[in-house]
Amino acid sequence: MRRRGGIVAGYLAPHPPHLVYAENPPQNEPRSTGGWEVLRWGYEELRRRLAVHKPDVLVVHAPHWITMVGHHVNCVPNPRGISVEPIFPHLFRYHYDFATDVDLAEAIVAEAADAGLVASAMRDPGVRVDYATIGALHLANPAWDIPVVSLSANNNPYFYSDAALDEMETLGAATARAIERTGRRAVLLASNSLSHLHWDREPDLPEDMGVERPFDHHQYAGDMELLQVVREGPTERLRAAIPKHIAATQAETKAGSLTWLLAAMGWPAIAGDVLAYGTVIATGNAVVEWVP
Ligand code: 2X7
Ligand code: FE2
Repeated sequence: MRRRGGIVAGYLAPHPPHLVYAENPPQNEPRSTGGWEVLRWGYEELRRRLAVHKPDVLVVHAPHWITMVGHHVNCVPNPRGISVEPIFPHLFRYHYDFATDVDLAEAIVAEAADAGLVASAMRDPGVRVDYATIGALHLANPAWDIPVVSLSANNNPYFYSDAALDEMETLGAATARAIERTGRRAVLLASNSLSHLHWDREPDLPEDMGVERPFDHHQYAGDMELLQVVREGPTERLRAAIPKHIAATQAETKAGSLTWLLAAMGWPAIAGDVLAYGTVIATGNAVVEWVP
């Protein structure tokens, strides 16, 4: 029996390079002794659930593929190369080689353009895939056996304003229409951390968990306030809670990935399931599942 298409689940899937480093996958050059286990156990649970959802495609929106003009969609059939984290090249030099669902990628570009957004198909195989896209995809599916569609962030996550979130509603709806039109069974990944103040000094051992903790109580409390709304539902309440959380904690959701995900799912009247929360160099990170 053919399983139903559409968006079958959405995940908040943060990408700190430290989580990939801590896993020691063969694709990543640096070696670690572990660390950040609770977040990684959350990802292990995500993988078990993904295996049950059996999607045709993973669609990811990530804040470190920054495009200043328009929303870009990677339409390269087989991206291959090395993704390097510019601030932590000693932790993340990841050799990637994956398949793009080009039909769905092109359908998202077309739907976004029809909805009035500046949208572009990225077809240059020489463009390196950013670490936020690779990180979320690796942590969700280290086997890389599910085709991918990757979307850029048409803003700057470090500029203090949530003005761009309205456009993410439009992009989310366009993504959903493209998924319906192509009949795909899709899982969406929003590659965002939460609170975003972080240390400017690294311990001698990067995975020294003796120094890992929230930046301060205010940042931690801001994350807990957001996650309380996530856990209670319905997602509609997050329309107000996300901008409030960004203002309080400089949250990386400013880049719009979480708003895109919830808009694509039509802001369903459900609660999210928080699979894990933990800090990485003091930033807050949660792995969350929504099943519409
Ligand atoms: O991009 C990131 C992040 N979002 C959080 C923590 C550490 C590094 O990079
Ligand atoms: Fe980030």
